[in-house]
Amino acid sequence: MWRRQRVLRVQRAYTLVDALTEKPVIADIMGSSSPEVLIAGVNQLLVFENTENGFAAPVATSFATTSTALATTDLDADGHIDALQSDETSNDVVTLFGHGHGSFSEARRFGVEAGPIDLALGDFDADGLSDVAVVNVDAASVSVLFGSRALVCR
Ligand SMILES: [Ca+2]
Ligand SMILES: [Ca+2]
Repeated sequence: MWRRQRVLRVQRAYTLVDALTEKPVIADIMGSSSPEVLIAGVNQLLVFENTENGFAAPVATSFATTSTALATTDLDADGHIDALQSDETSNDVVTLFGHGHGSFSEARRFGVEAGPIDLALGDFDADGLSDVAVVNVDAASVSVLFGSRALVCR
């Protein structure tokens, strides 16, 4: 006999204004072992802190962007999670380097070809640092950014 189990429940719903990307990203931005939820919005990155009472209202880090994709990794290998967004207006990958307690550096931009629409992470050159592959829909190309303490594009 099949029994219904309650496996999901709604904790709280938040109203989002101008969310851009369709997928939330889960990452331990605060370094607390309890992951946060990140969402890219118009000209901002929203972080929902995971507290002992559930998720808090979002904290926004503002910068100019029209993000098409969001991903997280420790790009510069300093032990703090960083946030990357593809920006289809400026044709950049915008990187916010994490400070480990929920705040980020100023946005740093790395140029790619026209129409970056999505990105994926991997260690493509096996040097132990995360790298980024970006699909540029208008240029019909893929740009690869290799992670380092000074990110370079090859
Ligand atoms: Ca980092
Ligand atoms: Ca690498």
